[in-house]
Amino acid sequence: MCGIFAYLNYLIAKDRKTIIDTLTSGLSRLEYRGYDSAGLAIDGDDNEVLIYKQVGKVAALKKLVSEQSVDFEKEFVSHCGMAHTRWATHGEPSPTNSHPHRSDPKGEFTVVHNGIITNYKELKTVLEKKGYIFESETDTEAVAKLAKFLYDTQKSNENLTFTALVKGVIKELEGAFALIFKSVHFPNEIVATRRGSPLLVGVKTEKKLKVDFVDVEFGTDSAFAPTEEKVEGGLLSPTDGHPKLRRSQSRAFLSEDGLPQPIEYFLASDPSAIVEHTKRVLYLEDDDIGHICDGELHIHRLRRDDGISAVRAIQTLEIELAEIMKGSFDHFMQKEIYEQPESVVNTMRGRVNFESHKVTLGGLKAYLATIRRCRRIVFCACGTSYHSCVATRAIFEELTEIPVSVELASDFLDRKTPIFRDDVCVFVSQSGETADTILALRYSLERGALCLGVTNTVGSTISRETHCGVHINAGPEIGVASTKAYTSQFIALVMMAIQLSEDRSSMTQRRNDIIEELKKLSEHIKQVLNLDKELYQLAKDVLYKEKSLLIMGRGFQNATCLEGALKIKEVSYMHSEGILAGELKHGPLALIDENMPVILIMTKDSLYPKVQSALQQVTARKGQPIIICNDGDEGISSQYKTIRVPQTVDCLQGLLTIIPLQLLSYHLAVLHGVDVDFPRNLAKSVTVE
Ligand code: UD2
Ligand code: GLU
Ligand code: MG
Repeated sequence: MCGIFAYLNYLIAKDRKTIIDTLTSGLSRLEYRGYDSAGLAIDGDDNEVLIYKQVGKVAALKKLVSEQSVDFEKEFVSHCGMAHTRWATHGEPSPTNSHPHRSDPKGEFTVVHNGIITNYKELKTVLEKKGYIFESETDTEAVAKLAKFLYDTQKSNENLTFTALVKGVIKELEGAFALIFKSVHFPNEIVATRRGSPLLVGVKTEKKLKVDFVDVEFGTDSAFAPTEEKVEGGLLSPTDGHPKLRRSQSRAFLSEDGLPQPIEYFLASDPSAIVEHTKRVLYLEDDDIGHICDGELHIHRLRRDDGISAVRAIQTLEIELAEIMKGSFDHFMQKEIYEQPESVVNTMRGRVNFESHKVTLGGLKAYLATIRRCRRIVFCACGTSYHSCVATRAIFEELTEIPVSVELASDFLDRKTPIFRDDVCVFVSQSGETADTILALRYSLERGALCLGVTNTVGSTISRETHCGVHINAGPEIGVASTKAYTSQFIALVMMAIQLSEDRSSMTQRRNDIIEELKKLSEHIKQVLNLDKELYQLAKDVLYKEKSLLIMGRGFQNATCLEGALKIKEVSYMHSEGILAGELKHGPLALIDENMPVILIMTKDSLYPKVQSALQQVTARKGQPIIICNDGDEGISSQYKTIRVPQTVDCLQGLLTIIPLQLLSYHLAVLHGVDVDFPRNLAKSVTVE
């Protein structure tokens, strides 16, 4: 989820200090992606690996490394080093849980990983039975151990290549990953592979490369059959200081005279860490296995018949460093809005089984019976997290038949809310450090309630102090205005409700319907993001000059109204209010005239007729609302501007209706010249009461 950086120099002498500096400055470039700890691996003096890991900033890792008693001046003609910034998903941030992970105390195989391996428990169990001793709580460590296990079973196979070995490893992996492998058995080689997480390779040479593409090599299906690239003679042993030539595919990396040339490779999660070294980059596709050996880059795939192009272009990055820092985005908020098709999948990864229609939240398993027996559930949170509770309360009650109340943490304490032993309290906070929420948690713990956390930060106070809970695994969120955390919290709470209700057979159909729609969610979000241009125009032409904006809806859309209005307030400094449409005639209707901007959320659910009547009430007062409605809803008169989102099951519709409002608030903020990621007077993690 965070950052990977690796550096390989071939036939270019570099001292250890330079190598370390290259690795740590690579990590610094990735810092903007957010992380909780960092680490790196380099060669020792004697066919061994040195691994350094530290919690906190890259600077702390740098300091740790500089304090080691190693020979920093030692030169390596060829060398490969790897580094990592981590956002914990499995095991809290700690030096041991930081990457790189190793296969054994000698570090025969070293691995850095971004993403989540969902079947690591099974792998771990098997490997433990075979005598492997795990040091960390991460999913990643199983990958390193598996590499050694496969290597040991194939030791006698002289033709075993690093690529073939990694093919064997990734065949066993489920989940999402970008992985880099290094091994004392394959010195100065790197294998890099990805599935779902980004990874690219930068190439730097003195002379121009001969061609600007690399052919993909397709292996046999048996990972351990001697693979083609290896059979042309003992390639691991260089002759005359120059390794023998390999397949024609990699001629790109030879100099004009056909000899291996000095070359450097930079591998990273995104171009920002590469562009200062070289602008020549090659993006790996999902399931590509990149192997750098003897200065050449080879791209392998397991099978030929998967319809993916058989060449990878070496492209020239045109963009300058500052432009790349946030990817192609101008602000973190925008980047995070656009990450939602992936972050929602990460929240569900390994938890929702779309075939068996089953949800398994590992963190709640042991407590399900207790939770089901409780008298009521109390959701407690602040700000956006509070809105995720409002958004899911109804489906929670419907599926579990347990009464749910939703509390603002600050008010909960002010009121000295009665809390009892048979209550279940759920504390929702992106950072897990929200002061008011923590105080409410401690208050509830004292009164003997079962306390659950829903947070994005492994190892945070709320995660530690609650009895159990769910990490939403949305990846780091840096923009002060929360966006992807909202959708992920929303999903986490829905998953919780589904799991709690699994013993209620009358709800089976409802659960299945929701799970089917969760499956389509990522695609649906992509469709909504396609409205961006239109939303920008709307912000610019219509809403920008306004002083105020009312957002109305009801039922499942009430939370969207509240959250949309909060987004607009916090980043564009424009007044905005979320109004429950049912309340209109009890006051807010007085605000409506031809000048008052209104957004009305009118999606196809059971309350549609009631929202229609709200629309009439507004129109009768000459209001001209912009309507957020479903694709294909023909019932809406063309006199209204509409924002159309795909239709989904009622209780998930709010995940799609919030996105146009996130985008609108973003554009309004930019148009108003607000520092979007750091709006005035607000902090990302509110650690004061
Ligand atoms: C967890 C573990 C993972 C592995 C996996 C097995 C972590 C972070 N995750 O992933 O290492 O063992 O299970 O399938 O180590 N929790 C709280 N409060 C919160 C959030 C979580 O107490 O606010 C607890 C939760 O009850 C569980 C642990 O923290 O015991 C991890 O929660 P999770 O949501 O990461 O669980 P899971 O199953 O995805
Ligand atoms: N799942 C891995 C871990 O928790 C990798 C996290 C990351 O992508 O940084 O260690
Ligand atoms: Mg806990």
